Amino acid sequence: MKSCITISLVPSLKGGPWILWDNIETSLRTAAELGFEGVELFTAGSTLEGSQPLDKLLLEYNLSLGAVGTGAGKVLHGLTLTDADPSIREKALEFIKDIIRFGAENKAPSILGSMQGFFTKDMPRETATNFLRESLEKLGDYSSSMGTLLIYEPLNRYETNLFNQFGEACDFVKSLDTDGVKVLADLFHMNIEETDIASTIKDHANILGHVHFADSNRRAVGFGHTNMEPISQCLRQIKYKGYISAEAFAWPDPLTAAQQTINSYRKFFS
Ligand code: LER
Ligand code: MN
Repeated sequence: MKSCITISLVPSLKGGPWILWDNIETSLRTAAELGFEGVELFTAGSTLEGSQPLDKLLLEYNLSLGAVGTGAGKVLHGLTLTDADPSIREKALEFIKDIIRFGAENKAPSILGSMQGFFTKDMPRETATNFLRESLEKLGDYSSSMGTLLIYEPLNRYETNLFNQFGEACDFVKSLDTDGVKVLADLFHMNIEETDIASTIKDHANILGHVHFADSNRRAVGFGHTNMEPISQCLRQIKYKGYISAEAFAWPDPLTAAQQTINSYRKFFS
């Protein structure tokens, strides 16, 4: 397993569940100094303006890119893969492809979370799910062609109504033809939706692609009441080799949350 911390490069979303908020270079330096192995980026799009090339920076700080998020497509541009308007669905697909390309240049998968959207009265569940299926097939194959993966993320009931439970999302992804998609276990969403986080992860171990590491209240692990011991035992048992990536609030401040995260990572995973 590899320790990882989120960096948001979108200052207008301050208050969202990302730990480091400085510019890319300062955030990478902080991550490296604290001993993280990787970083997960939340960006406005597929370019990092005004910075040195990302590959150079990662090399300089001896960090890998754990994943890139696509959520800005929804929160900044209102794009989802299940919108009733076909031109919005198409734009959503292109936005995600750009991020997949950007991630692949640095050997990282991309995450599809909030851009999956919602079903509604005018967009019945079956239609929305079919749109999601078609998009995942395309984006999974596209990711494979770039030598990377797409990570599909089930979210809690307040953020989507498509797939809230990890097991349902895994069954859906296993039913796809593409083998370019894996599933993300976000411990905050799972704390809301699951009966037993560890056993559901264990049941679907072969399709687990990424972990978002947060406590019950979405603060850094140790600042809430999730029982992390069985989860860490399960991840060790299934020999999970991916990132344990802290996607949590910068509470009480980014540095304290980052330090708490690496302490918890060391306590539970090394
Ligand atoms: C949103 O709550 C979330 O967990 C993100 O990882 C999805 O984009
Ligand atoms: Mn997440």
